[in-house]
Amino acid sequence: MGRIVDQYIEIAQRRNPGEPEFLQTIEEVLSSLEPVLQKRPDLVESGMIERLIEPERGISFRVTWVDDQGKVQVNRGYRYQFNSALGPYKGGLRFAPSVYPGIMKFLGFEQIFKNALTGLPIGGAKGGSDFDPNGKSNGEVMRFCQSFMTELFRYIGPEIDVPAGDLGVGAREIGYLYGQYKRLTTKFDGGVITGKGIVYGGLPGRTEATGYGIVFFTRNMLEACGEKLEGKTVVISGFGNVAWGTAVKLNELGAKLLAFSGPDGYILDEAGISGEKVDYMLELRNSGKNICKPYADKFPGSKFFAGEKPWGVKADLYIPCAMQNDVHLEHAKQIVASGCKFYCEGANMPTTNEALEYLMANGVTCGPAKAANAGGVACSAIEMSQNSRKMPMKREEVYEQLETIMKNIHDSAAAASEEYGFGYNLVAGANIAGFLKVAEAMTAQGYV
Ligand code: 2IT
Repeated sequence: MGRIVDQYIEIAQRRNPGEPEFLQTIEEVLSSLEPVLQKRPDLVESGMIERLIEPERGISFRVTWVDDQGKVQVNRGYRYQFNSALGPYKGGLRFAPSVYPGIMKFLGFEQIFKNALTGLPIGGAKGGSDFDPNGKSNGEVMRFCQSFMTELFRYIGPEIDVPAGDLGVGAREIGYLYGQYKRLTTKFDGGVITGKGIVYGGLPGRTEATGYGIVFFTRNMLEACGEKLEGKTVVISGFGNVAWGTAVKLNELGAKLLAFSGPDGYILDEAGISGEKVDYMLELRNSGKNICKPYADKFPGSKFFAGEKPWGVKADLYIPCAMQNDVHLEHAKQIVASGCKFYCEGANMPTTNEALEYLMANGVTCGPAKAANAGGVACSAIEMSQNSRKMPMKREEVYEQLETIMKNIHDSAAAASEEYGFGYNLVAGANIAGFLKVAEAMTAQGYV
């Protein structure tokens, strides 16, 4: 007998041709929901899944700007407002050449469940552009952001849709986007975008929140398995904001970071990547070159492996923090062969479905991104509340809330997994716990 969810996977395939990343996340999420639908015929009758996999709204627009040579440049901008059952749409903006509707929809769909897991009142969305900020001057980035916001501002607002950063969109871009929003609306509506600088309404702790949250979540996962984070050797990928925050917190909690990577290859530093070496990750990111090789020239004793991924390095714990589909089946085989027992996703969907299945089938405990990296968006929701109260929060308060939120996310994913017969499977549990919350709100709000 076929599964109930297969009909929805077929609908998704028919409606989203040429968008493999979106179909990948749909298949991953729906596989976890089969036992839920078997117990809940009401959710089948109300077309819950078919409604959920269709974005409420998606816009695409032209972004025209002039480069430093005076040449006219055209990019494409997007915002997919996926689901508003729990609150205003919320989710980041990604600026990267690989951005197209399939990437926007996969990220927007993941965001619905992630945001639900935080327990905070935020719906799911994602946006961005195929603009590549690497190698662009400040002036070019500013002109691009201003042009992007000149269209986007019509569709967002503190009670409507609240963007934030993602790959290629950091504090600098958020500042330029916010400045243009303010100019167009004549309003200081800080709550329209999160990840702002602290002097103009940003939340202390937001920058490091995603990485810190990933490490808190990982620690919860290890403890649930009777292990400690302290003393563990770790390999991560990436060297952006998420990788940096993860590296800082790993060191603080007594783990030893051995390797990180960039698109050009990976760095192995057996002495441990801590202190100024972690700070140097930010310098690499800010260089605008998107390469990690200079680390090996700066810190003797470390090694650079050109064109390779770090998944062959022996470690107790792996945390991919770069981007989607970073870990394929052949890497999962390397990870299992090295004897590693713990794997926690930092980036969004860094693992192909077959690689994730292989890891779990071979005794590796896995933390899913939509739970593990939810600390970033959770702190964004705290930033929204700070902005509406017009009362700045203290960093320590934010850290405390973040730690509690990550523990709650872990525990609710673990409980949902147990309840629906998956044992201790955080991947299935996160999908189920997030889904049930959204489904309850959508049911209450009728067929919309
Ligand atoms: O993937 C993510 O959760 C983000 N890029 C952050 C979203 C947000 O609204 O803070």
